[in-house]
Amino acid sequence: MTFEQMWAELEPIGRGPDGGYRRFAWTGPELECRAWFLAQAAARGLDVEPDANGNLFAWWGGPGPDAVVTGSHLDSVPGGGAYDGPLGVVSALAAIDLLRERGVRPARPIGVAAFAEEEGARFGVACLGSRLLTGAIDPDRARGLRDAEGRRFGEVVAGHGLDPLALGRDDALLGRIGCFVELHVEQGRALDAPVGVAASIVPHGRWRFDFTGRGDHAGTTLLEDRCDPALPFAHTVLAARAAAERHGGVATVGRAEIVPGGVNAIPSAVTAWLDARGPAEPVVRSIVEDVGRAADRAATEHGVAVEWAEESYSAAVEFDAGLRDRLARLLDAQVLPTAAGHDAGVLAARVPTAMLFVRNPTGISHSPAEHADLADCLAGVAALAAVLEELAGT
Ligand code: HGY
Ligand code: MN
Ligand code: MN
Ligand code: MN
Repeated sequence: MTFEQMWAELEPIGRGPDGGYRRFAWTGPELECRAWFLAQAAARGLDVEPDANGNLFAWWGGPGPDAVVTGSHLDSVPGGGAYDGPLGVVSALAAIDLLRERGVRPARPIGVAAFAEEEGARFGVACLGSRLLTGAIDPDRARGLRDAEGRRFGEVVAGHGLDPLALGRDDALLGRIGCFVELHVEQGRALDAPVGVAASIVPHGRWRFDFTGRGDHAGTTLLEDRCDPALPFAHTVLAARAAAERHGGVATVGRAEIVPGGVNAIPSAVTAWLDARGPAEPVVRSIVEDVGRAADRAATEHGVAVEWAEESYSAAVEFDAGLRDRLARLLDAQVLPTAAGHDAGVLAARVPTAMLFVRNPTGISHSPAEHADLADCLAGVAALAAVLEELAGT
């Protein structure tokens, strides 16, 4: 099956009427994508190995040791694009097909991975599958993470055949991975060629703000009698923008829940999530401190209680310099940093890791408008095949 045929099969899964995807981990569309991946692996005679953390691995040449692993994720943000994640998985399968067509017999095993809950769109922590695999999150904490319906991660994965007590760092599996290369659509406006090589990922994280006020009637409650949590929430959103400008980073409040959500009801509570990133950790920390102070001040001013805390933090990642330079030379490719997080950034703490980026002509991502031209996707497949051949040896 060609890249185009695989893409055509995967593309409709979880796509909404506006073209945006909703493939949350362990929900119908994402499970359908997983089933699709397993069927593709089986059709190629790859050895499928689901790990204990919900990540899927498919092996060409048996599962290790010293394997070259590639892949990405199949879940999406709410209203996401088609390419963020699936491009890396489909390209991995297509690259294996290309190598086989050319009669390449790799000396080292090649693995294709599909990591679970990369976006953290359901349980809040990004790269949850790869964090569990590498030990970057305490399994106890992961088990207790709740989705928007209040269901715990541990219970949800138990319903899909995983043992919640077996979640966590898997040194045996990691020990079989010699290196990891993730192909991903570029998510900014920095790549001016079909394919590039990643240099680094900026530090970034997520913080949760809980404002608690007093619900009341929107008509009969005088302004001076209100404890309206939407007011400090609004201050906090504006403070995030101002702090990002002041410190030279970026900050976003992309998700908020206003409770109970009645037009004619003063809210009783607001929960909001801040995403902050910057070129260096002090920038990110300064942004968050300023936003936290602004939230505290505005809450006091409006008679509202506020609690805020870090949900997850990813330190700056420099990809393996030897691997990065080798790939850039092999592909004669531009080397560029990114402000987007990836499973590769998590894996980098444990195994030599690199990333390939495929050009994004508009730079738009986490949106239905995210796009990559077919010619660039095919160039990505060819580049990945060349990289796998080079790294796996023949
Ligand atoms: O949020 C991010 O940076 C991502 O694309 N996972
Ligand atoms: Mn993403
Ligand atoms: Mn991604
Ligand atoms: Mn009434």
